[in-house]
Amino acid sequence: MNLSDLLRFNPITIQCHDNPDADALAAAFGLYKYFESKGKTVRMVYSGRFEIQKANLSLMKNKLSLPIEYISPEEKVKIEGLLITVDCQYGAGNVTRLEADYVAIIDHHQIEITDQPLSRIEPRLGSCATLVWSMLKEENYPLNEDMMLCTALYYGLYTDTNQLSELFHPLDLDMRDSLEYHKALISQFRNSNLSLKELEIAGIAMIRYSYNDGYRFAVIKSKPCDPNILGLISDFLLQVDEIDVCLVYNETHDGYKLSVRSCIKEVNANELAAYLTKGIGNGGGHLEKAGGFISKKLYEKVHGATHSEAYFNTAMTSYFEEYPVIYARDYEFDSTDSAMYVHKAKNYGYVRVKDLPGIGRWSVIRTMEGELDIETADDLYLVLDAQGHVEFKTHEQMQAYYQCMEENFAVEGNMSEKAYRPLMKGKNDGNTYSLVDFARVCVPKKEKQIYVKKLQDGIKVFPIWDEERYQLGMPGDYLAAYKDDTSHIFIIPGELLNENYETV
Ligand SMILES: [Mn+2]
Repeated sequence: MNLSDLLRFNPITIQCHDNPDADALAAAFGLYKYFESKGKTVRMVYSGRFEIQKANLSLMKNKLSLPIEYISPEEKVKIEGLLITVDCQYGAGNVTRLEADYVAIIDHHQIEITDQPLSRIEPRLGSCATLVWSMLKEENYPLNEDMMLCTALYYGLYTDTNQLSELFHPLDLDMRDSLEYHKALISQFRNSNLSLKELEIAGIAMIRYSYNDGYRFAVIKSKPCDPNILGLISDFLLQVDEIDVCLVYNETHDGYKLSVRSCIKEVNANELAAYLTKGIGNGGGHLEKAGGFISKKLYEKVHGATHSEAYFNTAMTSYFEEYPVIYARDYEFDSTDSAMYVHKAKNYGYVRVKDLPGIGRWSVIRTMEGELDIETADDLYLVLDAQGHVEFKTHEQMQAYYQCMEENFAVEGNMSEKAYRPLMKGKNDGNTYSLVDFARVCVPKKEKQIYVKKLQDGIKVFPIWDEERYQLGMPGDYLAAYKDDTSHIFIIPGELLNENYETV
């Protein structure tokens, strides 16, 4: 569903969830502006038992002149024309049901409501503001001409991703980088975010931790509070000497919101968040900071009446137990029971980082899996596949394992349509490069034979060429090593084995 599909309706009412947060207000404001520019009669409303009270939200409402109206649940209103619920789903528990002629949904939470044909729900996005931003861009709406709207959208993302520390979807990052907003207003909102009540909640939460001294992790369940408090507590916990990894969560009306931190290279916070929420929600972020959400409905389906404390403590322990760590440098690869494979003759794209003009020494690479800070050594090469994954190689490895050509790596024919096109950004000059613009074709050498073994259990491999970042192997993935150099160990994801390799 696109915004232009909704232009056949008039009037249009946009409803935030009850107790609206900054993200709901921002997303609603974006829609309001769009429909207003199309000459519609628009309203922006919310309902529920409480009117907006939090200091930062009142400030946001006043400073950005949000035309939001409160509808008391006692008023039995009937909405004429179209009702769009934003940052929530019509019929779900966190939004008062208003009778309406037609209904549409624009949201980024787990899909709860499936019977509304007019809906756009994208659970992987960090904020509903991002979704509205991308829908406005699809319609070529002149976003950057409206600083107030941009400020609202930025603040929506800011508050929904723990001050931008837990965001991971590339669209969230793209929006963060492209919006022009009032910095002074954002800092004013930011400094009125918590109430004294919430300060107390944070304090109480911190004295009730559970701690695992074998794996050096802590788990805290907080009372219901602003989700930013979870990030605040977890950032604080990580500074404790005995704590390497932590999880802080609370219960919401429809599930659990969580914040994960790690300060050791053997645990990536984004992956742990994905592990804890797998099949029952969504999680991700950065190597050190991540967040996630678990849907109560799915949780109950899978874990029944298990208390959340028990679930999280057990799941944290299992994560450590299920993924032992190996360092390729001092690991003996045992080729017994392994099969022999070679690369298929397929096109990959390669970029010699030195060829990016003015990239500088420190840069950030952005892929579907998130963002990574890297030091751009002179002989660093990046190899891209059809799905937009990126692997790091040295000059020596490129020569040993690939045949490098001069031909450009054209997106068409080489990359799948849906793949996110990875970006690289210089930290000094701030320039952004789309890697495919600089990529040339390389083809893996067919004569290089590879031992391949199916993994029965999970494993983390620190490959010989990167001792800072591990590759994760899950049961069903493959552990592989080159025959001519068995210290060259790596993981092949289960679904890519037959796609990229063939037996000898
Ligand atoms: Mn939201």
